[in-house]
Amino acid sequence: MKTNQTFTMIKPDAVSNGYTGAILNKISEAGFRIAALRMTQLTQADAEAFYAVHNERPFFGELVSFMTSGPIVAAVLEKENAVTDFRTLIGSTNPSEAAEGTIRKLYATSMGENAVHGSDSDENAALEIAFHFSERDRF
Ligand code: FUP
Repeated sequence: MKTNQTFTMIKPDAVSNGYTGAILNKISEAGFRIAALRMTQLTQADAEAFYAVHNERPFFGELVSFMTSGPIVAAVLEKENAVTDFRTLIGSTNPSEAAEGTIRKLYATSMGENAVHGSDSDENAALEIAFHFSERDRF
């Protein structure tokens, strides 16, 4: 398992608000290499599987409904300490608590519609990358 990769999604709020380019630029400026990139729309089954860890939580229905509401941009990002450094770059789950200059502070709408996803561990990064990208679509 590579420990220098993480997985991100630019979520439907940020894509529909026109922030895809600005967010990809911020990611590149922070020193991440884009190793895979695709715009797609999650199905109900995709979103339920991706967020299965949250399926008992009260916000699960809203989360799945939001994540399937429009296109997302999925990407594999590469850098030393990719998982930790990307979590720092995106900021807290709730944008009102996110640090100045972070992607969520700049571009998120709310706790539920928070602009970007970032893997929370190397193990989950590997699972999430495999969920979204085949080997031939990773460079
Ligand atoms: P994060 O790792 O920061 O993306 O946050 P979590 O894995 O804890 O949550 C995943 C997604 O569930 C968040 F991006 C938004 C949603 N969520 C809520 O809507 N309400 C909550 O209280 C917690 C999470």
